[in-house]
Amino acid sequence: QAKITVTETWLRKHRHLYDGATRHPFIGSIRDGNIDISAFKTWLGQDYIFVRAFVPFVASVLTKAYKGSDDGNGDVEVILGGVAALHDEISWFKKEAFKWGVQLSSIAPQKANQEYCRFLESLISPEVEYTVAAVAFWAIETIYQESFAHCLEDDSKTPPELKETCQRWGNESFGEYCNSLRNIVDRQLEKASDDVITKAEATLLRVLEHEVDFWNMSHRRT
Ligand code: HMH
Repeated sequence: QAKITVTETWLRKHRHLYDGATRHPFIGSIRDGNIDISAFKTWLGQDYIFVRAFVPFVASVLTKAYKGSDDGNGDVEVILGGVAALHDEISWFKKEAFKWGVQLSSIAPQKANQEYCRFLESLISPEVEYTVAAVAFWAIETIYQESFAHCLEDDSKTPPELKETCQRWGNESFGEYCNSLRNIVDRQLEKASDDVITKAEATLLRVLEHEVDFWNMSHRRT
């Protein structure tokens, strides 16, 4: 029988906050078909700004994986796959924004988004350990995967025009990618010092809080 991993322990311990991030009312409103389209458009424009800031963060995780050097496990390739997917994602945001009549160039980041982007920037610092940054990366991707997969379940009433958005993060191969990230994180945590483990857990909590604030920002009409 498999031994309980660190991420498993954390997810059990912080279940309430984790569910708050993956089962947010904004996601619930997509899933039950009651989504206010203006809220969706707010999310779309703000998430485009977030993803642009996410790119240098992911690149910094890639650099840390490379410098961690004992990469016989292929961490660099998994993360490189993430970078490649972000390239496609940015094109998708532009196409989707055009479809909904959202003018990306005229959008300013809202406070919750600014704070989240600033948090990402703080994790780029070389002083932040690979393990800590990787935990943030895994959590950020997984929250979207779980949230949007929830909107694609058989009993969901997701409006057809939002299915493609949900597919982007809710699809199975994105799920497998998140599992690869989780394995990377658990392998790192297995050999990490108590100090790094403590910092990594605190970072996970910060990500969960930022994600909840991000959904709140979109959910409340602006
Ligand atoms: C706010 N969290 C937010 N935006 C995203 N696009 C993701 C996670 C997943 O990449």
